[in-house]
Amino acid sequence: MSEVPAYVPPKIWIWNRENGGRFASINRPIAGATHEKELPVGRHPLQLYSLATPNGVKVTVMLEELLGLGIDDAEYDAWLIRINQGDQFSSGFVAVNPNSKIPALLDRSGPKPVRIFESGAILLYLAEKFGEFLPIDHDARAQCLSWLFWQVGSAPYLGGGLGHFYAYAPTKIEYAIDRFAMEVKRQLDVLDRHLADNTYLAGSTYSIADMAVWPWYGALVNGQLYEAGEFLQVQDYANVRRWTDLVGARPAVRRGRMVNRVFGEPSSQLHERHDASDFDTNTEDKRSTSD
Ligand SMILES: N[C@@H](CCC(=O)N[C@@H](CS)C(=O)NCC(=O)O)C(=O)O
Repeated sequence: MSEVPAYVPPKIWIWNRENGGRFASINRPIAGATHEKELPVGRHPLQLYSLATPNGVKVTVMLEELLGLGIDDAEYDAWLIRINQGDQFSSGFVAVNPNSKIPALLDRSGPKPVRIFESGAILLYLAEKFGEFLPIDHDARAQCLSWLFWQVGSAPYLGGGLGHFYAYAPTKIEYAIDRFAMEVKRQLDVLDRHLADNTYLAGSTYSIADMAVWPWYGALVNGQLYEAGEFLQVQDYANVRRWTDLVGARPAVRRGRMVNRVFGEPSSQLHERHDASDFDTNTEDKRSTSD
C-alpha cells in the first residue's frame, strides 16, 4: 500500500484560492463586503434574509409558529440569500450580519431598526419579544436555554466536522471522519437519553430549543443530512426519532421548512414569503406553470 505523503504545515499559513474544495468560490479568510448592493425591504415589520438550510429553517419555523398563534406583529418578508452565489457578502447583508452567514433578521417595528444575527440569538429575541416558546417557569426556562445553547455549540461538529469531511471534502480522511462520527453519535446519544424521559427538550412544553435542534438532528435521524443515516446507524436512536416525528408533524414546522427553500420537490419550495397565501399560490410548481 502506498503511503500518503504527510502534510507539513508551513510556518505561516497562506491562502490558496484553489484549495477551498466545493466552497472555493465563497470561502475567504477576510470579513466584510465584496460588492455594493442594498437588501430589499418589504411591507412587514420583520425582514428575514435567509436560506432553508437547518440554520435558516429554525427561524422560519419560529415565525410560522408565532403567526399560528395569531400574533400578527410577527408577519415577515423572507428574502432569499443564495450563499453559493455570494449574496451574503453584499454590503446590505453585511450591514445586517457582519459575519456574512444566514439567517439575518431586521426588526423594523420600532423607531430604529434592530439587526439580529446568529440563529440562536434570533430565536431568543423573537421568544422574548412576543413572550412565547420560552418557558416562564425557572427550571423549564433553564432547560430550554441549556438545550438551545447546546445546539449552537454542538452543530458545528455535525456540519463543519462530520458533514464536511464525510460528504464534502475532496479527499476522505479517516482520522477526521472517525473523530467527528464518534462525536456526532455521542451527541445523538445525549439527545436520546434526555428524550427518553422528556416529551420535548425543555420538558413537557415545545420551545425554541426544539426549533433549534430539530432542523439539524431531526434531519440527521431522518437520513436527510449528508446521506449519513446508514453510516451512523441513526435508526438506533428511537427517542430522537419519536421526537423528530412529533415536531415534524406540526403545521408551522411544515410551513417553515418550505420558506427560502431552493431544493427538493418544486411544491415544497417557496423561494420568498411575503404573505400567508404564498404557501398556496407561490410555490415553485405553481410559479413555473403560471410564469
Ligand atoms: N452560527 C451561525 C451559523 C450560520 C451558518 O453557518 N450559516 C451558513 C448556512 S447554514 C452560511 O450562511 N454559510 C455561508 C458562508 O459560510 O459563506 C448561526 O447559527 O446562525
